[in-house]
Amino acid sequence: MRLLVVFFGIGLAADKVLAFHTSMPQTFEKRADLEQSYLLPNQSDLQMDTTRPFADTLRSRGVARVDNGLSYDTSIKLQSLIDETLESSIDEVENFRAPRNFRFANVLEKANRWDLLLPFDEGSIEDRSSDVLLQAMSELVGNGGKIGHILDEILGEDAILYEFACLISDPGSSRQEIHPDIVFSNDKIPLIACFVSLQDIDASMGPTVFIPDTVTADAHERINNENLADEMLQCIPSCISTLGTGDCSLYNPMVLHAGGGNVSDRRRRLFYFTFLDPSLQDPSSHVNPGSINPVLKQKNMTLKDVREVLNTM
Ligand SMILES: O=C(O)CCC(=O)C(=O)O
Repeated sequence: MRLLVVFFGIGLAADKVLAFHTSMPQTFEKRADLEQSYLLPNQSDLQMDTTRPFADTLRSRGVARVDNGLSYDTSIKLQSLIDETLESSIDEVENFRAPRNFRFANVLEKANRWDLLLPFDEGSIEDRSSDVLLQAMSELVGNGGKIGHILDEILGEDAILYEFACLISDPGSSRQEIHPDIVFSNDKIPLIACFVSLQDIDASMGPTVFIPDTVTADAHERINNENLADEMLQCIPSCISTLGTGDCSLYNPMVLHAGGGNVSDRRRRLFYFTFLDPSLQDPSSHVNPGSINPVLKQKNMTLKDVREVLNTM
């Protein structure tokens, strides 16, 4: 998921950071936990704003919640497909039957956490995996889908499928440091990512933390400088993405966010896709290819192409 991020302070051990904060009552081994301690007093659940179009919320705040994007039935079918695909993908990679970058993308805080690449429209009509994924995409971006019209309004039907994957964080996965997925640019919204929850997510499962209103040069400068970041994080409001099954959080990948640590005994799965503004240069590089299977990437599918495939279902 993380595409291109520059952390100037990443090499600093958290105890060194704490040396600047001797008045702090607690010590944290990891910077991510220190960050969360700063955020906690001003943290609330991410809410759906029904007073204005979702596209407006996304444009102005960098993140928007959309409930019931995916039906309960399809979410549960997709949940079991994800679990099976994770197992088979680990097996394929461990036994050298598939290259790692064809099954997984890089993810921050890798222990008990995976960014699993998914197929789209591969295989036959009888192929269950294609079937469930197509059904999910149809509900989300097909006719009458709750997400499709937001993508149309901001990026248009020529938007390019940039990522197609599932984030899985198991019990014991650690909190990530707050980050954007791409560096700040003054352009229009370059990409829109849509996380779809495949189970209920409560606060103990490490929901995504979003910091709205941080699609700014100032917020990016601060997050890349630990002293400035500390100041910002101690007073800025943030939201945790506690979602019900099938609920979605859409975000501009420039907004600051992070996956939480999962201290529950349940797996957290976020199926997601990202579309790119077709008028912008593809931000991927060899080092940061985006979370998409290279075979699917080569197809260079637009939102319109995706819908054409869905129409053949
Ligand atoms: O797991 C999540 O909720 C978000 C993960 C994320 O932001 C990342 O891997 O870059």
